[in-house]
Amino acid sequence: MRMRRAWIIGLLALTAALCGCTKQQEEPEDTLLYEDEIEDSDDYIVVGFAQVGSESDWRLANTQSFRDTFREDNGYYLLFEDGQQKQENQIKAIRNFILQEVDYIILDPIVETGWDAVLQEAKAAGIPVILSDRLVVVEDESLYTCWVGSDFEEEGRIAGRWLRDYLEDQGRGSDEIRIVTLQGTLGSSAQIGRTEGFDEILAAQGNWNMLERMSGDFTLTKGREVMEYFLDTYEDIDVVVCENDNMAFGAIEAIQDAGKTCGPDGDMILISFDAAKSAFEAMQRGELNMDVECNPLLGPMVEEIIQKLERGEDVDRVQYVEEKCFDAFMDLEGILESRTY
Ligand code: GZL
Repeated sequence: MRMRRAWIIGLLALTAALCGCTKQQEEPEDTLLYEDEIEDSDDYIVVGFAQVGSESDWRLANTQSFRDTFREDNGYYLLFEDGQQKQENQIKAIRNFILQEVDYIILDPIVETGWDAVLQEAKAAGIPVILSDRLVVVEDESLYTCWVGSDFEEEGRIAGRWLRDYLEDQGRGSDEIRIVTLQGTLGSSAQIGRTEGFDEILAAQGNWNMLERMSGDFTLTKGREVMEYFLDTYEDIDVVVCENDNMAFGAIEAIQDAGKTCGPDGDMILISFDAAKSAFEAMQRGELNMDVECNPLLGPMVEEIIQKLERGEDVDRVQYVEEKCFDAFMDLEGILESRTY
């Protein structure tokens, strides 16, 4: 791809010289945006990253991981587009990357469906697509090279198993347990997997009653609104499952505004996903019972994949990141010292 790009730039320069126009006077229409930014784009691997948005602490850490990895002094030029949680923005970004003749496209798809056409365009342009974090469902599996992310269903099962064991320890193994769930963005891999994984454990607990699930779109603001609705609608909620930390922070605000409490000594058990630093602080304040980690530091794994592809080596189609779960009874101070997000 880089050779082809050099040829195009050379042809444009020759055309400009022949018609006596200087670069400044008649910049060719489809100048590659970055050709003025970097000395010689052929010395760099140009990567286009279509990110979901900036909706959560997890997302900010994930973006920083890519910015820290795909630096110019590391041999990369990163074109970064924040999709602002809209699929149409991500599709536009991918089309722009194709126009810019990037070497690789990294996509973190906000939802799993609706990508066939634009990924077909990337394939036709000969640009490999690497999925990071969330997955796509497409007719033609060859539309993306590989996916790096979390086993979301296992994350959901970890949460369900932890709750089952915790209630047993509390002597509530046979009590009726009334649960509400704040889901992530509907149709996103994280939401689908976490909901299905938790459901697998729920199905085996006849005394658990899932009152309602509603999406808080992974944001604090919507998480608070959904929790306010749950508190107005249901008496005696025993467990609140939040499919990410920022919705959990919104739920805590709503619970406390209603004069109730959550956490190990609270009126209700609060469970979350992501395990960002701010969630550890909520566990230290006694507001959150448990958090299932979802590692956002995917930049280095994606870079390793690109290096392999550059060497013409095969890469695994699916690559899971290492993850754990943490609860309020652990040495959170000690754990926090070693965490980077
Ligand atoms: C999970 C990621 C989710 C996080 C949320 O891999 O897609 O999106 O759990 C983020 O915090 O918004």
